[in-house]
Amino acid sequence: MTTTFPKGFLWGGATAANQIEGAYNEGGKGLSIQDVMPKGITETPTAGPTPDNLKQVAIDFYHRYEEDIAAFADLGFKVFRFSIAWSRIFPLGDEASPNAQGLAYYSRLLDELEKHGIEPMVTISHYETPLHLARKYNGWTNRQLIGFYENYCRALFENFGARVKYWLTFNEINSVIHEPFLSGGIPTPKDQLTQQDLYQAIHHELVASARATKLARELMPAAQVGCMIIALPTYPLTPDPSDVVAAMHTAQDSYAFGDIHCRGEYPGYLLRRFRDQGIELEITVQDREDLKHTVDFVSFSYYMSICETADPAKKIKGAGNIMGGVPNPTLKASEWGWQIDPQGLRVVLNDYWDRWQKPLFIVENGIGAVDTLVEVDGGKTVVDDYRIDYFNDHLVQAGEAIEDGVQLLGYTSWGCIDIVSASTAQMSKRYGFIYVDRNDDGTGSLARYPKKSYGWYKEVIASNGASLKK
Ligand code: BGP
Repeated sequence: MTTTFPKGFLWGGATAANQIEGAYNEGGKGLSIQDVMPKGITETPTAGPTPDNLKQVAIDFYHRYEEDIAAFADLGFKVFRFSIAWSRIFPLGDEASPNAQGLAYYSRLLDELEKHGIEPMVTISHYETPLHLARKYNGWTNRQLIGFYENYCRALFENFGARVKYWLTFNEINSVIHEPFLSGGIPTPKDQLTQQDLYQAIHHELVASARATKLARELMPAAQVGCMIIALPTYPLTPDPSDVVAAMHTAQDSYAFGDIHCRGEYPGYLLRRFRDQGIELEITVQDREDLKHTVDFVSFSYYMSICETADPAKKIKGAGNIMGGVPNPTLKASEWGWQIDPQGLRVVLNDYWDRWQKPLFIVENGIGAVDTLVEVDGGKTVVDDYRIDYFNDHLVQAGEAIEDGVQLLGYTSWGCIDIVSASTAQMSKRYGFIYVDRNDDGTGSLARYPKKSYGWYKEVIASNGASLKK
């Protein structure tokens, strides 16, 4: 039996500006928080840019986008998800008018996508808050960020609104709970940041997201605006009801973001948590009005699932995407310890669809692995059967969810070409169908080589999923 994907299903790949572009100080670009995160989230931010930061050059997509987009077209991509670097458009973040060079760059990028008939999907803010907004305003803890973000959105919508249909407001917005600097541009160290300030910052982001949706509707009636959350299905570690309740609470940490984006108001369980913890948010009448502008669709990243337990002795966190969780004794993990759970994707798709009844979009999925370049038939490639297996098994489960009745708009694999990792800032943690010759020490020619998975994904797209192995 083959897996059936709907006609017009949007197959593609995803990236983020700071992990791919390089050219960190070209074209009038200002610094972003990524310029002081040479080791990702594994070490504390530096005072200023340092030469060991691989993102300064990344894979030089800024200069090589034509070649890379041609490869995406050859793969058969229908959609390409990328982020716009806020600090290319507003170098400091709080200026009144945008940087023309930054707008011109993304206009050229859109030209190239149009040339190949690839639909753009833009992430407005992907872990790259302008550094000045972080340092001067303490990031999203400050209400003024809503206005700066809205100016930025207006510049994007006015300049690109006729050319971009799919917009995502904040990448993995629920990650801010765990990584306030990466996700919310909040320099206060995590252990000193109060829950009060953290949730006020979250509130500002949620209002900003809703205001962007409202503005999109005014300026671009045909646009589709989505929220973007980390999907991390949370299983009870045992059938003990206390574990089930613990899993429910952990899941609610993330559900809250989708609930607010889809229902336009705070869910009761979160209000209760605020009461219990003595958190009193400043929520204006206008904020409440703004939050009513709910999203058109829900997008999410899916890499892994986690377990949760009420037993403190067993509550030992494993590795994982941003938050991680208690490891599942039944699952294997990637080389970076992220547990592999294809069926979890079907669970998430059914769960989100039932909960929100909004179309869904998988905008990140993939496996970070060490790849070895080898000579095959006189050319260089990577024999990445492990990656093919990962994608195959996840896409089969996406197909099952579609059979279950879930409305799924598309799928963009994460890091469709090798890029710098977000959490560890390594090049050696590779996700792509295309190998990029660059190493963790910054050496390498930046040459591109298609991996075995390249031909495999090309066939999946060409057959609209029929080539997948159940
Ligand atoms: C998500 C981010 C991406 C990304 C991906 C893989 O959290 O949205 O930016 O990189 O995870 O994570 P990593 O690069 O840390 O392996």
